[in-house]
Amino acid sequence: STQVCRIRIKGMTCTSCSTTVESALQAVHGVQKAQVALATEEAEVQYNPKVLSYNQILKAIEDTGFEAILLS
Ligand code: 9UX
Repeated sequence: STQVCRIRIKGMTCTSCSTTVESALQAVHGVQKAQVALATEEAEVQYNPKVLSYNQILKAIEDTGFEAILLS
């Protein structure tokens, strides 16, 4: 199964920042697809809700040093 969430990410200032976050998300077990857009400060993440919840996705972002706010 697949669930999609959108997340606002605060504090990214360069493409290296957004790549760091995107790579971190893609490495999380249960994440099927993750795209981070620097310009809009948003991430769109597809994940398996049987494996993890959006709270763990927010935590994975915050572990990289950026603030994460669930949008949808
Ligand atoms: Mo470059 Mo982004 O140091 O914080 S990775 S600005």
